[in-house]
Amino acid sequence: MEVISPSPRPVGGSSSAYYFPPSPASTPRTFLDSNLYGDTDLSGPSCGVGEPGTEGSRLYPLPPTSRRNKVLTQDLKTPDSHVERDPRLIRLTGIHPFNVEPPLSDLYDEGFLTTKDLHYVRNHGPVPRVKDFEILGWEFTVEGMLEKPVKMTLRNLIEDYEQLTYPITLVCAGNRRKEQNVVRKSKGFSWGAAGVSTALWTGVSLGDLLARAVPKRGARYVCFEGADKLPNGYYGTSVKLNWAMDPNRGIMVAHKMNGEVLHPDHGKPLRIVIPGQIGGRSVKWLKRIIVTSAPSDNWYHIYDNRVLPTMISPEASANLPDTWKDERYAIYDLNTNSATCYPAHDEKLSLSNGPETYKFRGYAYAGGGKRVSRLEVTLDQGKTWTLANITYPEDQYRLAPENEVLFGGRLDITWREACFCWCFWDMDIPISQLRGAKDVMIRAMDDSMMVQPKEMYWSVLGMMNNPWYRVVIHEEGSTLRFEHPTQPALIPGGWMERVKAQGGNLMNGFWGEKVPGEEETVLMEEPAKEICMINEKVSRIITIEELREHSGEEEPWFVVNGHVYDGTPFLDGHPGGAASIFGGAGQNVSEEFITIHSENAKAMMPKYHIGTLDARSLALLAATEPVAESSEPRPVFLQPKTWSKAILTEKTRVSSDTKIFTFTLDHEAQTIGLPVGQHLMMRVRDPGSQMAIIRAYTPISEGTDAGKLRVLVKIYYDTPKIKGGKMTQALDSLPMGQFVEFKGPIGKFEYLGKGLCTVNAKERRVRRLIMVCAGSGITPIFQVLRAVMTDESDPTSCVVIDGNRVQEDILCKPELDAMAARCKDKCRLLYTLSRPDASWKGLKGRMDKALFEREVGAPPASNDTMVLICGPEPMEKAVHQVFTSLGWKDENILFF
Ligand SMILES: Nc1nc2c(c(=O)[nH]1)N[C@H]1C(S)=C(S)[C@@H](COP(=O)(O)O)O[C@H]1N2
Ligand SMILES: [Mo]
Repeated sequence: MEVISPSPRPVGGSSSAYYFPPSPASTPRTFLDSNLYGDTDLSGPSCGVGEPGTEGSRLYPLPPTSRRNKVLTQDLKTPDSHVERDPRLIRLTGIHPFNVEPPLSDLYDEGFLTTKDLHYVRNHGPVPRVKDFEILGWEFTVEGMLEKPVKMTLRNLIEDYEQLTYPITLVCAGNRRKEQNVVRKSKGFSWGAAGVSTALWTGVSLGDLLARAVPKRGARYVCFEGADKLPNGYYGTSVKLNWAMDPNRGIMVAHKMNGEVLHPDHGKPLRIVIPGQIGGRSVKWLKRIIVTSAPSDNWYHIYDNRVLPTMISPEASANLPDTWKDERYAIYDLNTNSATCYPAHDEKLSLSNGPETYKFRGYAYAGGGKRVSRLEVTLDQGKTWTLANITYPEDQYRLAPENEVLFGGRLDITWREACFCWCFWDMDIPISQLRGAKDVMIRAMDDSMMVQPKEMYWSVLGMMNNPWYRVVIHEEGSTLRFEHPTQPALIPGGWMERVKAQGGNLMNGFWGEKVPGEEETVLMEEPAKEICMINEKVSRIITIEELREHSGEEEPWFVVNGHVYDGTPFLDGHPGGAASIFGGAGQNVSEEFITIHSENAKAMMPKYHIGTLDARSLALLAATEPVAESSEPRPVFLQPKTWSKAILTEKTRVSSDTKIFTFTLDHEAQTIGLPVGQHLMMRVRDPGSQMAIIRAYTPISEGTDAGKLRVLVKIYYDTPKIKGGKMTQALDSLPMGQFVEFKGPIGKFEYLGKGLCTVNAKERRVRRLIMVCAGSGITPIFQVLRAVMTDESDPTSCVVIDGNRVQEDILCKPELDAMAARCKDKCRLLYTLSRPDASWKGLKGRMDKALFEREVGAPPASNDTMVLICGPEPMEKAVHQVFTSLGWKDENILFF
């Protein structure tokens, strides 16, 4: 062992203030003796676990037998191609990095201790490669504000320090995050409820190690750094020095898990393990222990494992460095949590001559050494509760004889009052009661009387999610089917997604169910019809590699709800133009497809359905979903394949129900990038349900404008009788400084100038444009009209017929009037009002056949006039009929 800086002082100097439990006089040497790190074949018998010496008297659990695993084919092409893994693990972030949880029932079935095969894994990057013969020579430092900093090897740690063994439950702070992501997407991937596992860890007390290195006055924190090099540096974090020195806290530097050398995914050969705290502080592949006066400044300590206040949106969080650094938001101790493992999700229970009760069961844990002091079950949504049985297998280790040695470490738990592990609960529920209940919900309480909340606390990173765990019961014929809140990763299923898809507001305090008093609004809601979008006969399984070959403009394929569709036959027919299909090529477009398309459009989908993505590909697709947050400033704002954010900076009222929303782009020189006559998609989140709402709009800014984007929006407010517009009301309630997302351009029509246009990418020349619109339908027409009128050399003549109810409803009237006045020779502008007041001097009445007969008439013999129509669907249909009856052909009529 090499001392980094001199100043020798007697061992234990300043550490005498700390209490350490009595330890046996001699240091156990069983490690090296037992040849565990020697030339033994480490791939040897699949379970490397040996029986402790106290056979017969042993009361505590030992790890179940682990399997012999292989390098999986999926991992071959990744930097983890040296790591053997269990194929049952569910990948949460595509193939790499490796972030996995076991199936919840498998985890429960393993019992108190989890094998390395099924222990959850959270790797921020590639797994460092350490050969077996390198284990004992692994070097690490104990440095910083210490009288005797040292650089040592794992061999030194084993030979010179007392070895301890105890069971510890590790939990990722993101456990149960999928539930949060369903409510509102956080910045984290979707853990189910199995981001938790328990193992027997063997190593040295961190306090022991630090006491010998003698912390200096003023030292308050201990930082850890791993060997995994990540995009923002080595993984690192810190905890408080006084915790590290406190044997009650049990923080250890571990080199064995369940009696075996650490598995590469779990930190081979050395890691920190901290009982009762989130897994994120238990640094793997440990290289440095640094004692400091301030918390770690490692990127991962600051920007990960925090619960920011709930109102901070992902967008806002990007500009709040001081909020991120606020130590009060850093998570250390776990909060109390629990889950139901049986019945499993989708488990079915036969009602005919089955047993009379069902044993509900699952896990619970508390943080900071606290004990789960009760677990309560409700079958009536929280009106009444019943106590479940709880077993604490951890307590059995406390009964072991004094100085019992397990896996070469003293089973240092007899004296402890602290709880380092999960416990299990169960309750027999009569089937008759289950039949009468909608759901079974559970909540745990800890010994500081903190109880799991009914409501979720959402925050940017989606962490520490612990509301009551709710399993819904469906009685279907003679069976009961159970439904968990979610399934991990992208796996569909669970009542949360179902309720959300049905338009329920998950945050209404009633799990998205209708609440008394909410009835009225529910009645006004348009019925959410389930439309089948797949062809049952299609059975082809498609991989991501095949999909990627179709991400160009030739044979564009796209994915909706995991199914693959070929857009090729619909390139000409798509109302949004071929560009909107190319925009989705090779991608998962589920969200925007579902929100933007009508039931009719959805009903057409089976025709284009060609196959289904396999689970691996689906997960990969999600992991590689393009995000617009690139660091490079882009010259053009709109991108066809990814959503780009712009900040709402101004709302200007232009009439009683119409506003101009101004959005600020990434930088002043950034142009919008919208061709004349085309549209963009706008995405906002419903303030209540946080569901995405997407609609197409045409801004009033010119597509070549830079820095700002202005959109004119008529807001359809709710009235007592009629439900208003979801999109427009969500936009209206958006506070300044919030972002809205945009994507585009889309549209099959483009005006290139001087009479040249394209329709579905085919060029055509026009001499005359007849533009018919109503209400906010003026916006795309305004774009085209402005292009014609501002170009003096453009000879195209235009007729605009704009129908509204009252004068105040005519949008952009001053601008339109000014253009018409300037270009009298090529612009005729007609307004007609259906309910004009006495002062109105213009046309009166609806847009009927008489009006168009008089003002437009039959089509000219030359094929050089086009009719552009934009307004509400009934108006578009009626106008279409009139033009057809006047002899106009469809090829000359275009709907925006
Ligand atoms: N060096 C290093 N240590 C790390 C991580 C990491 O990515 N690199 N992930 C952390 C997180 S967030 C968790 S939850 C735990 C997971 O430990 P496990 O993979 O052994 O279950 O390791 C922690 N330690
Ligand atoms: Mo984690």
